[in-house]
Order: sequence, then C-alpha cells, then structure tokens
Amino acid sequence: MEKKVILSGIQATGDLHLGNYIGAMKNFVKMQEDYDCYYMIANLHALTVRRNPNELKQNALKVLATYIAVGIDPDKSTIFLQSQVHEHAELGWVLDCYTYMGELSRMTQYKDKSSKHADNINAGLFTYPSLMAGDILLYQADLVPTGEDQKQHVELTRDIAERFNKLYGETFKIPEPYIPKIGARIMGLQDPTSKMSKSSTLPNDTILLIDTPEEILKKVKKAVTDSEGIVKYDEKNKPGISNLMEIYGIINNKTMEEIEKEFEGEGYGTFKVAVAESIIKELDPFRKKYNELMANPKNLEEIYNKGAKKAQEVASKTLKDVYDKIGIIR
Ligand code: ATP
Ligand code: LTN
Repeated sequence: MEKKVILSGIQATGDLHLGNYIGAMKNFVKMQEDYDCYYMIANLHALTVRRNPNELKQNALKVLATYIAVGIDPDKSTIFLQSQVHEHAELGWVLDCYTYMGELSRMTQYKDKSSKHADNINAGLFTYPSLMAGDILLYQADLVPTGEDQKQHVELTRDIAERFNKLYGETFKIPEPYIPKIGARIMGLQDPTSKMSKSSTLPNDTILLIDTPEEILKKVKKAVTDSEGIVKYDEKNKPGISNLMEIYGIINNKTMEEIEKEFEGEGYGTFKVAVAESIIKELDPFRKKYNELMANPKNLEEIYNKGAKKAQEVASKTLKDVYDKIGIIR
C-alpha cells in the first residue's frame, strides 16, 4: 500500500523555540516512520516581513539544521527549501486567482501580523495563505502537522482545493490538519495568555532550542504563575501553571491528572525545577548536534540540494496537471 503523504513547513524567521518543537517538529519526527514526509523551509513566506538578506539566508540554514538535529532523517524524509522548487511560486500565483479577498481578510495570522507591522502591510502578507495552499497541494498531502495557529490556513487550503476540483475535475488531494491534542499552543512564559513566538519581545518569554541549561533553568524559574501554590490544570484561571504542565506532560508522556498527583503538596519552586530539568534533558542531544551541523554548511547544502530535486519531481507533476487543466501553455 502507498504511504500517506505529509507536508509541513516552518518559516525561516529566526531561532526555533520550544513551541515550534512541541507543536510541530516533535510530530514531524514521529511521522517520518510511517508516512512519506516532505518538510519545507518556508523562506519565500518569510519575505512578508522586511528581512536582512544575510540573516534570511542564515535563518534558512538554521531551520534545516534544526530539523535534522531534532531527529528528522534526510534519508527518510525530503527536506527542502521552498525557494529551490519554483513550482511553489507558480502554483501560489495560480491559487491567488482562486482565493477570495473575503477569505483572506478573515485570517487571524493576517490580522495579527498587520497590526504588528502596521508600516508594512504588503500584498504578500495578505496572500500568504494561498502560497501556503500551493505548498501543501503540490505534494498531494494527506496530512499537515502544525500547531493550532495554522489550522485556519489548512482549512482554507481545503476550500481552495475543493473549489478547484469542482471546476476542473479531481486535481488535488484534500488535506487534513494534524494538530496535537496537547501542546498545539505553547504559551509564552512571561505572558501565558499569548503564544510562545519567535517574534515575542518580552525577555525570558521564549525558550529557544539553542538555550543553554542555565538559560532554560533561569527562564522557567522566572515563568509567571499565580498565587495559589497548587499544581493544578486550569487553563482559564491558571494559564502559567497549566502551560508548564503541558510542557512537562508532553516531554514525560504524562496526563494532567498524573502531574497533579505527582506534585500534590509541593510548591511551584519544586515543580518549576522539575519542568526545567525535563526540558534540559529533552534538548540536551539537540544542542550538540545542531552546533556540529551549523559548523559544516557544505553538508547542509548537499542535503537541501538533494531534497529539492526529490521535491521537484513531485511538485512539477502537479503543476503540469494544473497548467494543462486551466489552459496555460508551458
Ligand atoms: P513568528 O513569531 O515568526 O510568527 P512562530 O514562532 O509563530 O513565528 P512559525 O514559523 O510561524 O513560528 O511556526 C512553525 C510551526 O510551529 C507551525 O506549525 C506553528 O503552528 C508551530 N508553532 C508556533 N508557535 C507555536 C506555539 N507557541 N505552540 C505550538 N506550536 C507552535
Ligand atoms: N504558515 C506556516 C509555515 C508554512 C507551512 C506551509 C506550514 C508555510 N507553508 C505549509 C504547513 C504547510 C507558519 O507560519 N508556521
């Protein structure tokens, strides 16, 4: 039986954090055993916010090295740069013409980012989801593993694909979002009411995968909690503690009830140290491997060139079918 296809991507916008790891990459690693996986570095998507060119290049390599250091095996999964497979930009344009302004204007990410970057509300920021739909549909993906914040974009992708299929006949597989039940929205440590993010400006809010054990311990110790002093899961009234519990639960494979029992009668101090130690242990092999990979850019280049070739074989077939169906001479 043919394996089901997975596609996901992460923007090349900076050092990756614990939210990216728990919400997305931990699943990328698990899924590569049973699925035909395509993991993309979304560097074209990163252009929606003004970037320094050298940093953008470097960030693409950082995401690639992170993928491999968390356990994605380039011999099992296809890892590639979005920019190296020109079919993404082409299908993105075609799908722009099958996506309505009304749909795009309802996207939460667009609303968030345009309020944060009010001086640069460019057309790319607005049409971002149709480029993302192209990423997914080019590979005929069955499942798209992401954090909660991307669910809306995958749902729009389904609508666009269904619309196209209705007009031209079966062309695209209709993808499903794959969102983890726990950990799909890891919150900031300083502001547990908004998601942990690369672009957070609060110090100690985000745990980076490259943080040292000392930094991780310091950040977790400083995490905002509440004055109750009881380790209990209550997302609404105890967002800080609930967030730490989710992190601890995912890493140690424990339910919220089990964690409540384990820390019954203990204060937040003890619990925070246990959380920090779990994160440190989980990320310990990562840091060494990441640094080794980043020290050898030639090796990274080989990996992304090989991945792009494989990705393009699949992507070009879908684009050819699309162009034939809509009447574009190639
Ligand atoms: P930015 O701050 O630049 O928007 P980001 O930190 O939100 O970046 P993305 O590159 O947009 O990160 O996301 C990469 C993947 O990680 C996506 O699948 C996204 O859903 C997931 N993700 C991002 N933040 C979190 C989070 N706090 N909790 C769980 N998953 C997350
Ligand atoms: N929009 C995503 C990144 C992304 C993506 C994709 C995710 C670009 N293309 C295709 C899944 C599938 C984000 O901002 N995290």
